[in-house]
Amino acid sequence: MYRLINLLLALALLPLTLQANDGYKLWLQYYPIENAEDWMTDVFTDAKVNGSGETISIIKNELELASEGFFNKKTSFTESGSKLWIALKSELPANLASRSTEDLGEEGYHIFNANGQVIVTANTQFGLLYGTFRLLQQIQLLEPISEHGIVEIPKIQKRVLNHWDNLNRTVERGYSGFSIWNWHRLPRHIDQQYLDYARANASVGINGTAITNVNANALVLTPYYLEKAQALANAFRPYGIKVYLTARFSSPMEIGGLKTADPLDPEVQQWWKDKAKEIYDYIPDFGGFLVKADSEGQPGPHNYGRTQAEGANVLADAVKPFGGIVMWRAFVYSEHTPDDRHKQAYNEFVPIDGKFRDNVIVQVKNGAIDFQPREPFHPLFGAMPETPLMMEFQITQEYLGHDTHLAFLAPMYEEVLKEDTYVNGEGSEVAKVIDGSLHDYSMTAMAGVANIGTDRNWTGHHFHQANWYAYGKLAWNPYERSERIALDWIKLTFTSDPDFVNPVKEMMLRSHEMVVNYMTPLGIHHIMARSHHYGPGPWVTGGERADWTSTYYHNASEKGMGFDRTRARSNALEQYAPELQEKWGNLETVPEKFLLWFHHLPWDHQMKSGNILWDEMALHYQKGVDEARQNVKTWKKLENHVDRYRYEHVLSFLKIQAEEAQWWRDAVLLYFGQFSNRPLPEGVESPEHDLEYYMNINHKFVPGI
Ligand code: GCV
Repeated sequence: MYRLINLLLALALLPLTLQANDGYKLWLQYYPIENAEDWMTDVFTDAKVNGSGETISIIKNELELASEGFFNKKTSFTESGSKLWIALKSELPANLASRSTEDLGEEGYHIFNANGQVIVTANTQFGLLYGTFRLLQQIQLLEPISEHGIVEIPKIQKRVLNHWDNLNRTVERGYSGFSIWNWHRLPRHIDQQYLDYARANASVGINGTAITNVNANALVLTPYYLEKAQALANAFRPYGIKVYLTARFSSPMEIGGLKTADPLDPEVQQWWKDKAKEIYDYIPDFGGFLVKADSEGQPGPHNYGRTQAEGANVLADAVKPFGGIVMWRAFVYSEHTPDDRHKQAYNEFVPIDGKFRDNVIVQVKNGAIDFQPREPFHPLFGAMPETPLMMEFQITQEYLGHDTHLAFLAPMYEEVLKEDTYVNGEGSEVAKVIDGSLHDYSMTAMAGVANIGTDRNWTGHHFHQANWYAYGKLAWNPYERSERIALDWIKLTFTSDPDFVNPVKEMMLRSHEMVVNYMTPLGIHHIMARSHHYGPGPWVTGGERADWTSTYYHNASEKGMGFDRTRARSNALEQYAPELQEKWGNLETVPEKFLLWFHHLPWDHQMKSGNILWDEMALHYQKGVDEARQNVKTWKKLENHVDRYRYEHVLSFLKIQAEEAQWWRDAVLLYFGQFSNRPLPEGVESPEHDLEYYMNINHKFVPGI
């Protein structure tokens, strides 16, 4: 009977849900559940949450939201909690506490079933919050809780979003509107969106946020802005989220009135100490500093002939008494260094391994160039056993078509995390560097450059919410599988109907490879348009920096194309373990996905398929276009499974993507065709226009610069 009522209810709500859903609720839709098992409804009928305070209120509120969404019923909080009991381990009676044998640490949780009573337990309220989100996810996914239950302990300590948000609310490489931080209205107005942001992060285990751009403005460290940052920190704290700020290295001069920012100058050291104390007076649990130094015009220790360690340590000493850390970026390279850009960070950081204070962690991008659609892992991973290294992934799609191109990034993240560095023999995967197990790091962290903005659905493309979600899941557990992440996200965000879930999952899982195919297959890289990186630009050459051009990377001529990183030229390969030098340096064994990353090859180079390089390349571009077109068709067939608003929005973006995939294919093949001097192989469509046409496309005011 109960089920029947639910079914009728769900049917009654159906037209409503199919009509308007702007996506604001992300993966926390809590849509009506049919076919719920009894325990799933029961937990809301007799629930008890121990304790008090803001985090506990958030937990209770979440239960209420879910109960109303799933079953259109209020949650009954009772004294007994005979169906659901959420309590710290220390509050449970011995017979229940003893069921939870693992050390859950500060953030882990255990959910189990004790004779019909669901228990969510943890050592802290934040653990309880994570456990509650998981319980609700389990219910929406219609998945059981076994007797032993679910034990989850994060494998990475600091799981941080990096916002490249400027104080004027523009977002560098942001494609989803403006910054959600309304600095002008802060600190007096706390927008509901800040709380919704914190809630969404907590629901996937993100516990830190660096709220300002790494291309930093020193003003954020002045009282005027610290008061505003404090207001955000206060809003985020109950959700277990710490605030970090980006520190401009020249701040002692710009806002402190000193004549130098030399890290070895005692006055500079004192300035940072005083500044740290001031920040902690505003934000007692301030996470620490994130720093981009000596890169792309940012000031840094190089200005004073100092090392990156000397630079990082002055900030580290300042925050150390308060428990703060410094995330010091390894994205250091210079147009004045006459070496392959690929090699520069490694050359700079490996000699100073072990020279950093113990509260510094070096933040390394997944690859050595710059968030390309595909890169081999950064050679620093595995090369600094004495210095904790953290991963920096880019969630926003600077080089992946911006917000209109569907690219589910979990497979890309997973690919990098699974790569074997071989530094301690076979099985030394990047994930083991990041989770600290390979080198016994004392601190572990992961950063994701956020794709969030003021767009109503947060991320521009509805499907790019999945990248925020996936980042959180992989930061919690870098061994999580993309397929699992995709499945859960689709079901939480849309529906569990297999007729929708299966084709969408396939579409998502193939999407990154599809984008690689129509943008940069076979190891081609950095051939996007100049500066804004929107659309193809293989012809980009000249200008202020060679390492910001395309020709620097593809080296195309009548003889062939590719970047020779073998011993014959830059020898970047030497920075990897001997096993990889051997494998990637050898044309027989290098994976073709990295071919032109490491080798310069003639157009008639024989590929494994039997095709010559030129033909193979052209076929990859065509494949990408075909898939992008197919996605439009696939989505159209799903019209009846998704609400009108999201259906139309996604459809429109998929159409743009299909058109732009073609733009990429035509422009790139026409450009390289000048050198290959060969016809397009059978199966590859002829370009619509000539090369000049594509070279003259000039998009104005592309967002994100
Ligand atoms: C924040 C790339 C981007 C820059 C970005 C930089 C970085 O070069 O194009 O916008 O600056 O990476 O990661 O610091």
